[in-house]
Amino acid sequence: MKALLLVDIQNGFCPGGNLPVLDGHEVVPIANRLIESGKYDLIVASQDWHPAGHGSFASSHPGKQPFELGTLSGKPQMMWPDHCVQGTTDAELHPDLKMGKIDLILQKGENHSVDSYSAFRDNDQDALTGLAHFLEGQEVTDLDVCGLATDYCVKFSALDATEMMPGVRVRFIEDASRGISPEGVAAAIEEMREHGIDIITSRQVLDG
Ligand code: VGL
Ligand code: ZN
Repeated sequence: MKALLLVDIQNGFCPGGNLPVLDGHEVVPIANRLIESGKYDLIVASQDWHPAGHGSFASSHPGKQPFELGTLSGKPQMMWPDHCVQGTTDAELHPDLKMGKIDLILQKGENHSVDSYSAFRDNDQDALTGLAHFLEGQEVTDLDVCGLATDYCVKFSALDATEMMPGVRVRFIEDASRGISPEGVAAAIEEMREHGIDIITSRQVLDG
């Protein structure tokens, strides 16, 4: 079984959102081509889904500004602008994303006191979302990962996929992803490559 994981393609990470990724919306038509390609047996979308006042928000920490390093539950934590608050437009998947063929929408980041970049488990590597068991239950052999943001949720999801589902071939679709910082994206791609993740383009999927 071949699966596609679309990470956090939400209003909040697109221009006009609360934590916009440069040109984040450009992944939407590419994701749609992948969704409609017929190349995948299973398509999962993750959704960053924070309660108001989440501990990753700078606004929850007096004196902290967004994009400063702070702490959360005693561990280093990037302070983010308030984003993807449950039930708000910011948290909705991008309205142009073709939802009809998405088999599962998986929400994450609901625990106030720990962030969850990965779609598989929280940043403490403690609470599981159930995605690994779900994919294993579906006998997934190949997982392609893309979306927003390359240097955070996409990278952590792809790395967890290799660690938690040994034997599954994991690929990162570069042109179907955008990141928060150029240096972060370069480092993330290198790290994924070092962990055996193939870096591919959507063209390779569509022509494959
Ligand atoms: C993300 C920062 C905070 C992401 C989510 O989806 O990459 N980044 N929350
Ligand atoms: Zn978040």
